[in-house]
Amino acid sequence: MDRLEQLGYDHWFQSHVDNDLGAGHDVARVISVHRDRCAVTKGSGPVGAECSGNLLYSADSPLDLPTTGDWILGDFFDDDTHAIIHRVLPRKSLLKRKTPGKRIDFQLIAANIDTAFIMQSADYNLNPRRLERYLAMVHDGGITPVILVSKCDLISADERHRIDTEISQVAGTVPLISFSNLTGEHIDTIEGFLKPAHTYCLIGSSGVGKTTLLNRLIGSRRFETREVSTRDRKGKHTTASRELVQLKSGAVLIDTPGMRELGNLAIDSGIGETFPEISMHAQQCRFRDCSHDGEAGCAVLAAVHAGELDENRYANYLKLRSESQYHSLSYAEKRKKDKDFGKMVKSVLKSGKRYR
Ligand SMILES: Nc1nc2c(ncn2[C@@H]2O[C@H](COP(=O)(O)OP(=O)(O)OP(=O)(O)O)[C@@H](O)[C@H]2O)c(=O)[nH]1
Ligand SMILES: [Mg+2]
Ligand SMILES: [Zn+2]
Repeated sequence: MDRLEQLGYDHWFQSHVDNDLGAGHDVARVISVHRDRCAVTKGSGPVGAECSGNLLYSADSPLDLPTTGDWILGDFFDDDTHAIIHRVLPRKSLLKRKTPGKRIDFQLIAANIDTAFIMQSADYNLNPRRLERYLAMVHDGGITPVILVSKCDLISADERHRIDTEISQVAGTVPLISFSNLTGEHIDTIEGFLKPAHTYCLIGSSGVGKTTLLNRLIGSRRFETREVSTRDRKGKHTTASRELVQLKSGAVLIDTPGMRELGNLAIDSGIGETFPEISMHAQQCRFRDCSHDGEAGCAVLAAVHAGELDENRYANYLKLRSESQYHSLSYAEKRKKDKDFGKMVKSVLKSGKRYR
């Protein structure tokens, strides 16, 4: 394997370079992004990089700009100490979340992730409803989820059994590992999931122990962690940005800052995968576009009434779905507005060029 392949580069990405007019540039992977400055790597150390003016101007939305984990085409200068990014290669998967109150209200978390470790801590942070949201977001991004429950050293065996049962109901077939960064219990089970040249990310609320786990896997305290303040029981967002690191085993890991709020999800396909038992019954509904909330011939409702489908799961399904529908609607409108605005800016820029 060459250095890029060790970082996860493969034929799929390669095919998009061959077909591309921009071939002739170097390929590299984005390690981190700080506003408009990035760090990228070709497999040997980080290189500071910026987007080309053309890339910035032609971007209609944050989707078109590099995020951590992206593969890019760029030009490297001065013995690879500095680079200009010309293109972001198509993504195999993308993790994004809605951020309320911004003009374009979503944020890219990371790209080209194979497996996402969704982490909750066994003490105060455990929340099956929130877990469902994370699962939907991960499924929607085309990523395989694994659920981690941290800080198991803080709870009794009984409590742990209760938690495992509760979370298993939400997890379904998704692997679930309860572990402790403190005692090291089941860290080896987590390591068992890590494959060379595969990309993993750690997501979950602030303070659950994502960076502590990363440091454990690296085998040193390379990244900063911090006590969770006991008064408000909320972490203080110790990790400020996303950063891609490669472990000795060859696995690529992206740590992310804790998300205080998953907030409003822009998800659709992910919901079905998060509630597979509902999707299964839905295939028997009389109408293909059945809304499962009172229509004639609805197999989902019939299953709820017959006691074959858990009522709470059904209620959560409806709740998550209506939330998603509402927000994707307003998102679509906002996106359209942003597009029109982008077009206007572009045409103004173009006309400026023409008359210069
Ligand atoms: N008891 C116990 N404490 C842990 C465990 N894992 C992490 N901690 C502690 O939890 C606190 C927060 O850990 P971090 O690793 O900084 O949490 P984080 O998820 O990276 O938080 P953000 O970077 O803010 O998103 C630290 O004080 C850790 O020592 C664990 O398994 N058991
Ligand atoms: Mg952290
Ligand atoms: Zn139905």
